[in-house]
Amino acid sequence: MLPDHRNDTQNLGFGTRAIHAGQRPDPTTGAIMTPVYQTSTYVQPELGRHLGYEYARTHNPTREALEGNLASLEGGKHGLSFASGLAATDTLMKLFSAGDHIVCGENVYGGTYRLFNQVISRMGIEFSFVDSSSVDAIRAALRPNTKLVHVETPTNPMMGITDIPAAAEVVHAAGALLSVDNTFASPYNQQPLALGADVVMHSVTKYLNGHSDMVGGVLVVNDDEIHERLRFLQNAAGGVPGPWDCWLVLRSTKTLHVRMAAHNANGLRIAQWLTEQPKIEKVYYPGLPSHPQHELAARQMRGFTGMITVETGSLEAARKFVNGVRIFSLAESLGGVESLIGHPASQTHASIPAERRNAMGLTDGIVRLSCGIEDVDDLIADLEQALAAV
Ligand code: P1T
Repeated sequence: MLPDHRNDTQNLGFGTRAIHAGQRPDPTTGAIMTPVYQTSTYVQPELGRHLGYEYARTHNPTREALEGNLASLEGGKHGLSFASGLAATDTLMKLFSAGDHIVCGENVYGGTYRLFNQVISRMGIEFSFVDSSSVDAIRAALRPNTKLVHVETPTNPMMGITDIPAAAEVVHAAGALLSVDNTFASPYNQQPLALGADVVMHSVTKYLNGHSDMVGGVLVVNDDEIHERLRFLQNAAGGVPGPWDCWLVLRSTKTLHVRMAAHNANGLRIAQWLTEQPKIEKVYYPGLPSHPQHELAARQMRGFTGMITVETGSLEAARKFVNGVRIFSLAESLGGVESLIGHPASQTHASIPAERRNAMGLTDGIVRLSCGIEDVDDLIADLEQALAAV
């Protein structure tokens, strides 16, 4: 096994850890970059003896470097990487058994809702969906058999904020675990473990990779026992990423701090500009003082990312807006260096029933922006010309 470099780096700054954590020069050649160990198996010198690696579903040095890197960025002890964000969440679910109850924020990525509501619930695990921006609503949903509370903060796409320390207190008092999907914030802006969460989950596909060229997921935990159970499940269920994808993310996280500072700056500037546009009825962005939870967001986040959601008033207005962009691209996903625009009701959140969507404000007029790190004046000019057609 490679020596564990994670703990050596925990007192270094975020940018230094982004570049170095989990990695060391290749022991055989000195190559400064972690090699892509593109292999399915490892030769054993004799029966009963191996070099720490037997089979690549279980261990891969490129993957281990990535897991050390991502754990360090979240300020956590253990990282486990997966083939997608949903594979990470699916493996987290396998900690639980028939008869257990899970509380989930009502506004989560549509695929997460679909996994819970159409797949995991068939296995005898019961779900309650609540507005997790209210800690009282979380408390009221807890039952004696509640084992996990799972929230996104900020939520996709309505930008609701969960008070992580307050939620952790009520969840722990009930003997349950708190998991936070930190995909929208990124570890640069928010570190849920330090705020009291037990598990952090990411769609690595988004800000962590940041270049829209792979799909991946990660879980980060501090607790050794939870880590051991998840490590067993990672191997037993097998939803692991390939080494090439791990290498792409290792390359990407080296610039996470630089990219996120740029996303934060562009996001704030564009959100402010959008509030002045008469064709935009409402702007959902936690960095604006008009966001109902702005103070809470400012307390637990250091920046507010490039994700902005707006209400255009109707499906027709939303259609004209997303069809009219030239630098932004109409696509699902988020968090890349290039700007994307999307229509959650028909794309990312189509698997949520319309009634449930409308109840949380996710109407057909909602448009979601993932502001990239292009020149912000070009992005604003693009949105301006697209809005002119609305
Ligand atoms: O797509 P995948 O890597 O499996 O991750 C799922 C996922 C989990 N959590 C959040 C908050 C997400 O946003 C996602 C994926 N979201 C999109 C594809 C999207 O466009 O919103």
